[in-house]
Amino acid sequence: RSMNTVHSVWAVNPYGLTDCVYSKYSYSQSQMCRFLGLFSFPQSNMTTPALLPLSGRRIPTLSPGAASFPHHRATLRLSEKFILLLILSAFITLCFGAFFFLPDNSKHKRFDLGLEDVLIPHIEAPKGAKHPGGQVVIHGQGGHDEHRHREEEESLRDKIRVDHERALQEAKEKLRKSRDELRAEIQTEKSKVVEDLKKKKEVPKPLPPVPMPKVVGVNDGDPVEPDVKEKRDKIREMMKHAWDSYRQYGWGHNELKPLAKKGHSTNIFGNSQMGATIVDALDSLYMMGLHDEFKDGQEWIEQNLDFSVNAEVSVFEVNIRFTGGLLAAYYLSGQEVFKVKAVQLAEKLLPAFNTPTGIPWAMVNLKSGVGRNWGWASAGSSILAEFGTLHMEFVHLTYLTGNPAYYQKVMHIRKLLAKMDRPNGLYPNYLNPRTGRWGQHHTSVGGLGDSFYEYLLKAWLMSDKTDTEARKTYDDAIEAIERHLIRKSNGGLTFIGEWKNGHLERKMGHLTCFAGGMFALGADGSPDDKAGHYLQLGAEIAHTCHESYDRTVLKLGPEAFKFDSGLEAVAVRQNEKYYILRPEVIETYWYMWRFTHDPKYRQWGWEAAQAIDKYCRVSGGFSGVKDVYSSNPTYDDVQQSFFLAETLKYLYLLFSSDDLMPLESWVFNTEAHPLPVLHLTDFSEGICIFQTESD
Ligand code: DMJ
Repeated sequence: RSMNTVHSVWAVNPYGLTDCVYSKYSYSQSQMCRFLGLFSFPQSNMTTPALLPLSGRRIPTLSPGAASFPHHRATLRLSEKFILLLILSAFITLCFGAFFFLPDNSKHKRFDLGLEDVLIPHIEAPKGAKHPGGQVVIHGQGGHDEHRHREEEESLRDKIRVDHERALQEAKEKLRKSRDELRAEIQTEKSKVVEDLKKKKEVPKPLPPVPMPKVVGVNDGDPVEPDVKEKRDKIREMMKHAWDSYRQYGWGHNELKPLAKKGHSTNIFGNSQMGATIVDALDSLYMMGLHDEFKDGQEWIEQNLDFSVNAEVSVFEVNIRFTGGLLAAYYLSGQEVFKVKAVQLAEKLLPAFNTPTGIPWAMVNLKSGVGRNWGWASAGSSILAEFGTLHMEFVHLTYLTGNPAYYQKVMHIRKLLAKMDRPNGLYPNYLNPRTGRWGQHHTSVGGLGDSFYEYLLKAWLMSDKTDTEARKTYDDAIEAIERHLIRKSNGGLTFIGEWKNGHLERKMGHLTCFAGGMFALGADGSPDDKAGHYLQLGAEIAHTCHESYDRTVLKLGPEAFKFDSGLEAVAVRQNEKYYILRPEVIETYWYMWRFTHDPKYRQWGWEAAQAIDKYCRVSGGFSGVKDVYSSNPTYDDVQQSFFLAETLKYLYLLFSSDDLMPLESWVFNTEAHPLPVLHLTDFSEGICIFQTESD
């Protein structure tokens, strides 16, 4: 210390106590130390070298007190006493202050070294003595101290020796092990750490309370007309047959093989057994008033649905079926479990967005979070209809969790697409998530493209028409589609073809038939007063798709049909003649019915329902058929989960009155799972503000 008055050298004794060993001040060091009154060492000790315990460094011998007194005075002046008193009190304050401001653990460490014995009285019950009532004996003063310190020093050394020996022993054992054993050991430790980390991460975060949007018309819809009611009851009975069969033969599996009467799954769900049919069917069961079945499904979900499985699933399929299904079940029933599961799943899907561009991979492993794309998709591209069909569910996830990440991910996709050049104003089906460039220039309103357009329109509707950016993007896209892809056949049928590198293929898929409903749904709000035009376009597509059903033997539509060389609305290739219980045509009938109330849509829907019941029904459920042009069809032996989620739901809605799921309050996702309208404002990057009309 370079204070004007005191220049001293202090060393640390074995107990961490500061020894006064030298002072340039005019008093003798020993006198000074005595004066400070801190130490229990006899005065004679102060002249012996102080031993630093660790380094063993010697401190120079001190000169005797008298020799260092320049004036040989025996007493101190009052002012000197006063200064000394001041120094003393400052020193004591410093010592105590330092001690009390030390963090707790550092205090404890010091105590472990034995410092507590010196600085504060040691409290210890004497061996063998009992002190009832928590009575304690205080010691630390008197002549036993020195002896005890020595003992403690020795025991400390012993402890250090034992520790060293143990460490040495462990090191020797490690060296004796083979490389493989060591590697295995390291691996086990690593996995343990990873597991522990995961467990920590998996502690479910409580979800913030958010108002339940107003849910209307979830179980009304009884039609007045008895014949319509009869048809509706028939659809309900078909639903029960599909569900009961799955319940009996495929319970817990993703889908059902209705002929083999066992569980079934496809690669979109990886090797998981996540009860896709249960989740997909829940809201249909609820709307149809099949409450026991709904409860049964809920119980299975509560007890079995686990998304931490080592399965590589399709992000799109799992999102529309599981996230959408769970969210809809939550909004309809108010049961928290569905919300919790939807959020658990969403967290598992987020790693799919870890690509250089933020365009998600098509597939993600739910356990590892590793993503990749389908091998067949244009040089490792992601698919428009897949990464473009996440918006509705992800907006709801942000609403329910308060986590903006979901919203930001889908808005990022939208922004990225908005910046890209579009050949002829069209969106190609393929986009490379690494380079951010389009793959092959193929455009479709059917498979690979379809629900991208659907979700632009529905983003606008679901935001209570505040997301005008989505509406504008939809309008521009549809305008280009109309210009390049929609044509009238020689026989007067309007169809939507496929655009392949500047060439129009005059082929329409069953999947494309959903577009009739989309055009009708988007008619209101379309630019330049084209509402009538789009409703008309919807009607024309509905008509064409009905023709594709009507021109078959089974009265069920083929997977794809042509408008070429005199053939219209019929499949040509054998591998396009199948019907796999798809919903798109019936979906369009329902939207057209809601907007026009033209009875032909109910009539067409009934024709399809009867054909399904006649040709697809088997004792173990419903199956797809391989050839709709054959009077003796063979089955594909799959009861698709979307048959319960969509086909039967749209049929049921078609024969219900409009107060069941009114379209002003609900928007159906692409798997027919209804989500309530959320009034959304402020679309700045990463922000969305919800204003809901809650119950
Ligand atoms: C459903 O899973 C969805 O409708 C999806 O958008 C496309 N295809 C199937 C049903 O055909």
